[in-house]
Amino acid sequence: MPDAGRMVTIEVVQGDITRQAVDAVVTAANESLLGGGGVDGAVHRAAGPRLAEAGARVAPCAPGDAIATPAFDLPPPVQHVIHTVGPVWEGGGRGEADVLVSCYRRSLEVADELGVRSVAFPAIATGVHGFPVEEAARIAVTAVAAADTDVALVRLVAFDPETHAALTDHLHRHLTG
Ligand code: AR6
Repeated sequence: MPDAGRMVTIEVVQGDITRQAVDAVVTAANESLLGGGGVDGAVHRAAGPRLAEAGARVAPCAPGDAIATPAFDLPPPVQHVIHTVGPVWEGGGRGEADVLVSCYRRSLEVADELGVRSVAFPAIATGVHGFPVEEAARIAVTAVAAADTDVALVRLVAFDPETHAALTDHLHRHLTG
C-alpha cells in the first residue's frame, strides 16, 4: 500500500488570534515570555496573569525556538499557548529568514509533542520586529507546508488587510505550484 502521507491543511483568515477555535495558539513573544505588546499583549490579556507566571518558569526562549504553556483563560477548545520568538529585522543579512523559518518549524514540533491537531499562527515578527510582510508571508506558507508534522490544520491569522492579502497570495501560489 502506498503511504498517502500526512497532509497539513493551511488556511488564511483575517481576525484576532485570541478568538480562534483551535487546540493551540502561537504567540509572537520575547525571550522573557512575560508578555509584551501586539499579538503577545492580546494573548496575555485573554489568557490572564497565569500565562506570564507560567512563561517565567520556562523562560528564556531563544529566537527561533518555541516553548508551550497552558492556555489558562483562553476560551475552549484552546488548550495550549506556544510561545515563539521571532527575529528582529536588521536588513535581512543577519539570518533573519532562517530564524523565522525555525519559529514555524519549532512551533509545529512543539505542537506534535503536545499531540494537538489544529494550530493558529500570527504573522510572527512582522509588527514590532519589523520583518517585511511579503517575505514573512512567503516563509509562513512554505515553512508550514514543508513541515513534517501530525498537525492537521494550520490557520494563519492576519490582523490587517495587507498581511491577509500577502498570506492569501502566497498560499494560492503554493497550492497552484
Ligand atoms: N491577533 C492576531 N494578530 C495580531 C493581533 C491579534 N490580536 N494583534 C497584533 N497582531 P507583533 P513581533 C499582529 O508586533 O513583530 C511584543 O511586544 C500584528 O498586526 O505582535 O513578532 C512581544 O512581546 C502583526 O501583523 O509581533 C515581542 O517583544 C503580527 O501580529 C515583540 O512584540 C506580529 O506583530 C514581537 O514582535
